[in-house]
Amino acid sequence: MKTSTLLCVAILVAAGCAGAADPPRPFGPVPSPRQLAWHELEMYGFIHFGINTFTDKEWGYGDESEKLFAPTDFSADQIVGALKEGGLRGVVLTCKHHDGFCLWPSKYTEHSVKNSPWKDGKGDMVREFAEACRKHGLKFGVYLSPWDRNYKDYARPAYITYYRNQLRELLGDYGPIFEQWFDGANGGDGYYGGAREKRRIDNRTYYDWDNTWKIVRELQPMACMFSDGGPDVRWVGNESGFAGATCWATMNRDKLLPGVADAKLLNVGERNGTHWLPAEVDVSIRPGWFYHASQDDKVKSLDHLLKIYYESVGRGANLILNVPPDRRGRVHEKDAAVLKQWRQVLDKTFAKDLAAGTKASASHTRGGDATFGPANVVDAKRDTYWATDDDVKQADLTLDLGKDVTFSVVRVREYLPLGQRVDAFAVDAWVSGQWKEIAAATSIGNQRLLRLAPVTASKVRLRITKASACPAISEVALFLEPK
Ligand code: FUL
Ligand code: CA
Repeated sequence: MKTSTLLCVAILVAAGCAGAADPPRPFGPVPSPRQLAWHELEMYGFIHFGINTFTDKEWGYGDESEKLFAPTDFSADQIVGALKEGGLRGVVLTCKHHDGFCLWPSKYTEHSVKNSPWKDGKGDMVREFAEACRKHGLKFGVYLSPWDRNYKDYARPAYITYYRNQLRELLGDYGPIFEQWFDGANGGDGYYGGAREKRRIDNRTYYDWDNTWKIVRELQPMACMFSDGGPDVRWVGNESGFAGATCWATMNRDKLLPGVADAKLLNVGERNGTHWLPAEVDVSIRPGWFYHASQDDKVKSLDHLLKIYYESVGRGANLILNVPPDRRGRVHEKDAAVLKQWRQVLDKTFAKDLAAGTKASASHTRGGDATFGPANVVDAKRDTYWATDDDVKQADLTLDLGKDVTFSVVRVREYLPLGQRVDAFAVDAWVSGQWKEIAAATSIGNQRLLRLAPVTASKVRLRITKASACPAISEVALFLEPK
C-alpha cells in the first residue's frame, strides 16, 4: 500500500466513516424544492366555475351580464369537502376563465362578482375557496386565463399591465399558492369591450412571459407554474387523462411557451431534456370543464377514474381532476358519490404495502455500504434508497416475502433528487420454483404503478435492465386491489 493510500484510510477511520460510500452524483436535470413538494401532492382537484355555469357554455364570449352569476346555495365548504372525500390534496380554481369574469372583486374591472347578485355583490369567492382549503387542509392554487374576451384592451400592451395587476391580486391576497395555472388557449374572437372582433396575438412575445413569471416567483416562491411549457410543470398533451406509457420528467424547455408546444412530445417528454419539467394530467370528471345539467348522466365511472389514476399518477405525473360545481354552487351528488368510491378503493388498495419490512437483497450495493443497501426500498421512506456503484447500470433486487403473497399492483419509485436514472426495468415473481417475468416498463420517476392480474409468489425481483446512470431506487411496494 502506498503511504498516501494509508494516509487516506487513516483519515477515514479517524473520521469514523470507514467503508462509507459517497452518494451517486445527480444525473441530468433534477427537481427544484418546489417541484419536489409538488411531486409529493400527486393529485388535486380543478374547479371550473363562473359565468359559463349559468349560460351552459364552455367558452363565454365575454359579453355576459354579471347579473347572470347567481349560485343559489354556494358552499365552498361543501365543494372542497367533496374533493377531500375524493382523496384530492389541493384545489386549483378558475378565478377568471376566457370570458374575463372574475370570481373575486378585482380593483381593475367591473366584470366581476361585485356586480353580481351573489351576496349582493359583497362576496369574494376566491377568498371563500382559499379559506375552505385551509380549513380542510388542502393546498390552494389559481387559474387566471391569459386570454380575456371581455377586456377592451386585450391584444394591446395595456392588457399585459391589467393581467399582471390581477396576478398580483391573486398571488398577494389569498395566502400560500401551490400552483399557478397558465392556459394556452386563444380562439381569437370576443367581445373586447364592445368591439366584437377577432384579435390575434403572438403567443411567443405578447405576454412577455419571462417578466410575467417573475411576479409569481416574487410573490409565491414555492408555487409551481403550469403551462404547455412550464416553467415548472408541463401539460401532458391531452385532456382525456393519460400520461405516456413512457413519460420522462425532463424536456428541452426553452423551445416551449404557453400555447406553443407539440402535444405528442409533451405526452412522452424527452429522455435527455435540458430541464426537469414533469407532466400534469388535466381531465374532467364530466365531458365538459363547466357544469351542464345535460351531462349529469355522463359522470365518469369508478373504473374509468381508476384507470385515469393508474395512467397518470401511476406513470410519474400528477393528476388534476376537474369537478365542476353546479348552479347551486355545489358538487353534484353524482360526482360526490363516485369521488368517494374512488377514494375508498384507492385507500383499500394502498393501505397495506405487502412488501413492507420484508427481506431485501441485491446483486450489487454501492460500495458495499448499507447506507445504499436494498433494505432502503422497503422502509417506507422516500429519502432512503438502494444504489449501485457508478459503473453498475444493470442490477437486480430481490424481496423475500417469507411466504406466498398475492398482489396486483407493484409500485416503484426513484429517488428524485438524483434525477431520472432508469431507462427500463422488469419485475419477476417466483412462481412454482422459478422466476417468471410479470411486467416490464420504461420510465419510473416519482412513481411507476404496474397494475396486474393478481399474482401469488413468495419472492419478487426488480430487474434494472437499462439505466443512464447507476440506479437510485427509493421504494418497491406491493399491493392488492380489492375486488
Ligand atoms: C383549456 C381551456 O380552453 C378549457 O376551457 C379548460 O379551461 C381547460 C382546462 O384548458 O385550454
Ligand atoms: Ca426508502
